[in-house]
Parts: sequence; structure tokens; C-alpha cells
Amino acid sequence: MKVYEFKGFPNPARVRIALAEKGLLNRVEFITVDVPNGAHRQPAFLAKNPFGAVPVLELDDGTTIAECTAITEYIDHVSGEPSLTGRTPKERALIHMTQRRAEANVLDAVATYFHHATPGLGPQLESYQNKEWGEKQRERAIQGMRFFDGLLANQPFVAGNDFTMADITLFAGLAFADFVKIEVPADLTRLKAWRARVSARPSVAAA
Ligand SMILES: N[C@@H](CCC(=O)N[C@@H](CS)C(=O)NCC(=O)O)C(=O)O
Repeated sequence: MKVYEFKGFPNPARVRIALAEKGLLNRVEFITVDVPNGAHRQPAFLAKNPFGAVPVLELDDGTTIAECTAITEYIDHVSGEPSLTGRTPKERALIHMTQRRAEANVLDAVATYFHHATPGLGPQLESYQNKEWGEKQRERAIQGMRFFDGLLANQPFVAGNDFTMADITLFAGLAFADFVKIEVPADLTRLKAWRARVSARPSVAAA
């Protein structure tokens, strides 16, 4: 398997964490796509992901899989423990619901702030920016953080008792928030405690 990525970027980090959780890091060849210099918008990479984004997983038969959730589904079913996407219909539904909420309300909101209300990837790559929309998404990200802080009042991880793909997405969202200087509000103590617990996982340290 190959993973096309740019190390340190938030979405590639999601896949690295999932691979590490499953003990599969050594089965993957990582290939750097020079995103800051626009390599992801060149034909060679667009042939792998027409939407021009990393990460992309390439299987040995040449199949390419983009979108972290889809990649995580694949990884999760290549090897057994721990399950990141759930085993029962109910677990799977709750994990996917929570993952999507973390993605839309934290990670993607922060990304939109980055691309629209900051210099983002620079003038060559940020051909359209809407500062007002970006600022709005910053507010959305903070509301999202607040939502997850509330959720953690009753459970150790965001989708229940176990660490899952939903925690990975939220963690990547908060890391991106740090990078763009969106602070987690001081009163969100449960979210901060959850983050400290997740940071201590070897898979997260390795990413
Ligand atoms: N929904 C996608 C998001 C992928 C994504 O936005 N990746 C960023 C890097 S963290 C990227 O490639 N950005 C390129 C750009 O914005 O031009 C996923 O889950 O993989």
C-alpha cells in the first residue's frame, strides 16, 4: 500500500494515526506530495484524486481511495484490533455520526477559516478567498468544540467508551486549530482533558 500525503498536515495525520492504531505503519510506503508548491493540482496527482487533496491510499492493485473516512474504513478492515469504525450496526452508526459532526463542525470549519480568513496556502493556491465566510467558520469551530466538551461529560471518548475514528477527526481538528491560532476556550475543561488523554496514545505521538 502507498499513502500520498504531506506529513504534518491535518488530514494526512488522521490516516497516520489510524495506521498506527492498527499496527500497519510498516506496511505502507509514504509518498510526499508537495502540496505547498501545488503538486496536488498537477495532472499526475489529479489522476489519483480528481479533487486534488491528500491523503490518498493506493492499493497494490492500483485502486486509489481518497477521503480519510474511506481510507480509515479500509485500514480498519485490513487488520483486527482495535476497531476504529465499530463492529455492530449501532456502534458503526454512532461512530459515523460523531465523526461527521467533528469533521463538519471542527476540522472542516477550521480548514475553511484557514483558506479564507488567513493567507492559507499562499496567493498562488488561494485563488478565491471570502474573509467573512472564513470568520464565520471560525465561530462554527468554537461552537463545535463546545458541543464536544458537552458530549464528554458522560463518556471518555466522543463516540462512547472506545477510541474511534471520530476521536481521530476531532483531534486533527484541534491540532489544525492550534496551527491557525483558534484557541480552545478555557472553560472547555472536558475537551482539554480528553485531548491530553488522546495525545498520550502512542499512535498520536507517532503521527
Ligand atoms: N475531506 C478530505 C479532506 C482532504 C484535505 O482537505 N486535505 C488537505 C491537506 S490537510 C489538502 O490536500 N488541501 C489541498 C488544498 O486545499 O489545496 C479528506 O477527508 O481526506
